[in-house]
Amino acid sequence: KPPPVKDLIAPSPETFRSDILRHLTFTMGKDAAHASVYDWRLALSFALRDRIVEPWFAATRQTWDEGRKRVYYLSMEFLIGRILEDAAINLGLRDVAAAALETLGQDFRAIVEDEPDAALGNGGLGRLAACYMESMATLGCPGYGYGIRYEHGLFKQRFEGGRQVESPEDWLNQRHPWEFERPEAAYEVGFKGEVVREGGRAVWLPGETVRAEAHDTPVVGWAGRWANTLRLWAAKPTTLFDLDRFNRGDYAAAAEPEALARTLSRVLYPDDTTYAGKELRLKQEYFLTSAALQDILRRHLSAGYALEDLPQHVAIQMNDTHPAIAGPELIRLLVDQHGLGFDAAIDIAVACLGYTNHTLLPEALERWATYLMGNVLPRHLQIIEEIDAWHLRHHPTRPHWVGIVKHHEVRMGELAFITAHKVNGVSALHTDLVRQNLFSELEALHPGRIVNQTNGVTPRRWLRMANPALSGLITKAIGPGWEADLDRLKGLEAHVDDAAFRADFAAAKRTNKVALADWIARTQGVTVCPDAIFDVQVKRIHEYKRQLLNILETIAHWHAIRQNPQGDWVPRVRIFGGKAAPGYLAAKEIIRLINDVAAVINNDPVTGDLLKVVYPANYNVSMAERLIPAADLSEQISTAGKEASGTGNMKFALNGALTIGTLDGANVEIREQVGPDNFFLFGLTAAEVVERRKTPDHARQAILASQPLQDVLQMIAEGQFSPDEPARYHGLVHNMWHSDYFLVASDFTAYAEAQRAVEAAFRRPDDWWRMAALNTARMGFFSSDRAIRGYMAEIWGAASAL
Ligand code: DL6
Repeated sequence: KPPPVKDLIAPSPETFRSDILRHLTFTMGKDAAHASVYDWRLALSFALRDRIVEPWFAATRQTWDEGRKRVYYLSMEFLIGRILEDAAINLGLRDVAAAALETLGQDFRAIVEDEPDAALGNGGLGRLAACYMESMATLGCPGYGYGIRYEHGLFKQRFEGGRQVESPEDWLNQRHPWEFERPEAAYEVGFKGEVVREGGRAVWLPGETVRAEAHDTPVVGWAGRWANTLRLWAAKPTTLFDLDRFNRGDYAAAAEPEALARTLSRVLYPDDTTYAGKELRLKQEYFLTSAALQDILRRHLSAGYALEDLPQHVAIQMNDTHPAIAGPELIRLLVDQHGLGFDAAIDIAVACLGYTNHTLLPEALERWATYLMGNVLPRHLQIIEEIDAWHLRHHPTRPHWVGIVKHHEVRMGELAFITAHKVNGVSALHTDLVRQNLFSELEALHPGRIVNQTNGVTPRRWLRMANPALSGLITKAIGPGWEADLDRLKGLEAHVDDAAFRADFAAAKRTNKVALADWIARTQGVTVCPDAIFDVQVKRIHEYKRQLLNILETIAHWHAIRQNPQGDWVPRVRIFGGKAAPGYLAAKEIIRLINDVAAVINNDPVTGDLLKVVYPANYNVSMAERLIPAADLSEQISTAGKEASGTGNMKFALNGALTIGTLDGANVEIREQVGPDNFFLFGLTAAEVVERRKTPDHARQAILASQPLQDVLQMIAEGQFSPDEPARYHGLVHNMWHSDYFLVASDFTAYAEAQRAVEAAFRRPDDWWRMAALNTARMGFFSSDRAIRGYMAEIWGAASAL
């Protein structure tokens, strides 16, 4: 009988020191005297990875032995960030590693910061996938994440003259120490070609094929009790290169097959909110899905199980519609390759599949032209049409406008809905809107299929690791172990009326603010005072997220201070972070405006330390870990009804920032949990937004009702922030007056009032720190462990193996 998964026994610093030295010598081939930070980082990473292997093997063995159901999380994005410190903390080895390195004359922090982010995602959806992988491992839910091993993750952002400029990201230029290459775990994936009939059966003869090769990264959970696998597929050619052409000296043409195949896993699509009918994108989605499903079926059959029993052993979650070709692909494999009938196959597929919807934005709902789908995946288009017909047969009352294939397009949302047994939204409000608007007719045909699973974030990375000052205080107040039982934060409530505790809470925040102020001075050349309100909005730049509202109010505030420089102002630092999709011009214009405004305000001797605007380029997971613990105020100001959930909002509140926000996404539930007195609410509700838009000149009316907003728009239009090109923002100002789809003007006054309420509260430190501590105390619900427990019970039918 194999050894069971057991709690970790941490090595001593001496033992771990020799582990590191062994890897430095024998894996890196470096002498300590000549080793660089990079060499030390890799040696440390390998030493840590060694310690994951044992729980990883044990978890795998236990899953096989006990015949456990496995969960497969299919996602085009895993926004992981750095791995080293997170793994060290989950293994209980962070302090051991730091101590061992110290004896070697090395600084743990410097080594941690040498690691590039694994940025295989755009934003919320990808980061959620990473949090969920970690929680599945923490909870002992046997599972695999399946994704693509992009050679280039999300683009690097820099600013030139305030404008966003993109360049390729190159994380794999360095050795990636966390993965194991598995050239033996490879599958062929086909595209194009034709479908022929042989003896009444469909046979797809692909015109192109590539090989999907697995790269496995173990994901270790809290206390090293369980580890799962993140399996990322790299595309390789099925024929290496054309030797004939090579021998003839035509080297470029000889390498063509390889170049073509590699294109598939070369870059992450940098836009998660619009999908043009890009053939490459569809190929990427099918590449991931087909490789994953072939792998899943191979594992299932190798255990000796029948295909009919797949749903008892396998749950497959589609992270948005990106892998929604999973339904047709699973049916194809079952019917064409394993000889099952269509009806049996679709029953199996539906019983295995779940679909998470992450957005209501119409431009983000994937649709593929039938001619494109038929060209790239001819057999799948046939199966999709069969699924649609099958669905109509079973639901003859289905309205004529409902269905998968309509107007020469394949609607991936409808496909995912129909081929899944559960469809979930990611916050209570979002799920209601999915039920009422997006899939109302399908909901009526399938009552109970739509369920809610409010998002969550892992407290190991987002509190314990990112905020050692606050984590130490929490442990002192409520004892150890809260990291895996976040509801225990409630225990902090007993301390919030204790002045000494509040002082400690404020001191922890100040430690983080001082560290951030140092970093801002070093990297941005801007001096900020740690006693100011640190007011942070970090997320993708999008019109619905309304960074524009924030910067317009910043200008109004700056103007007000200038009118009365001797007034009793509360100093503030407004910090922005985020990237715009390269083709999203309106978002890029907002970026430029923020940078233009920052240049003026930061050099204004009148406002001086009272107001600063900071926008560090290239926001990523690592930068979030720096900014969030230092924030006093969290900006969650999207137009109500547009942000499906948000997860940044959760990270901030967990770290004791107060939220200024609308009733959107998970803000609604955060406010319920932390209490309305501890949340700065403003703005129209989702229902009011819909009503307001019916007023044709809502923008004009709102602007005319607000002198400060008129002044702000006037200043921008006059070129006060773009003196070298006064007309630069005329389009933006015109849009504010005449369109303003995201209702910036309509919410402006309420937002400004809420900002004044923030300042009033900040002047009462006792109240402020009480509110801040209550936020931390009441955020236990938003642990991704709670979310994963919900998926396990309500969607996957999976049990913990621990
Ligand atoms: O569910 C994770 C995350 C939500 O928190 C955000 O509110 C939502 O915008 C985001 N969606 C995406 C893009 N979706 N697509 N397609 O990242 O998901």
